[in-house]
Amino acid sequence: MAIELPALPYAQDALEPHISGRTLSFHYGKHHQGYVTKLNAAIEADPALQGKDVEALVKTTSGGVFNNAAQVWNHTFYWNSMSPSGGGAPSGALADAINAAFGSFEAFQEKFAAAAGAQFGSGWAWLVKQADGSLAITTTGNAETPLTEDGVVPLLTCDVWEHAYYLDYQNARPGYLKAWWNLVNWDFAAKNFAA
Ligand code: MN3
Repeated sequence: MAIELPALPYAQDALEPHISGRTLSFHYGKHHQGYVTKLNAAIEADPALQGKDVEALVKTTSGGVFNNAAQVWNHTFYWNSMSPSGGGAPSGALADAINAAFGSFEAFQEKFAAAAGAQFGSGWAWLVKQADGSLAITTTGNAETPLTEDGVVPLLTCDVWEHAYYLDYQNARPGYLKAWWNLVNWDFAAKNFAA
């Protein structure tokens, strides 16, 4: 059974003006689709990969298969980390956990933006729940994902590959990161935190 590209959770131009429909047409329609296509080619060529979902493939493969599987999973997680009605600040238990880990929501935003900005080259910035239940900010290079770390639960991610922002912000990653806060889907993060 082939892996399918999940539908975007909103219209392609719904994240404007922060992320353009043109960016999503390439990022979702070409890049994310491309990872799905390459993953399916690998699955077709190797019976040992068949019958596994994306999460299982991420956790059990390496090399090129891992890169494509992880990029399929990371991008789906990224689309869900944003919403046209997103932004603002978290509430409830997640807000308490952010305050406990980082001091305040503003301090969290500063640390997250600094980490995302400092990730050299292609990669991802994440808010994760660690095995002890506390929160941390991590970054991963290329397709790497905290999904492979035992006991670590990803809550939120921001794609910092240039293809995520180049059409809208050229090389200015900080401009993209600043705009990204207007899109953050705190309901999605809270749901992951509670899981
Ligand atoms: Mn991407």
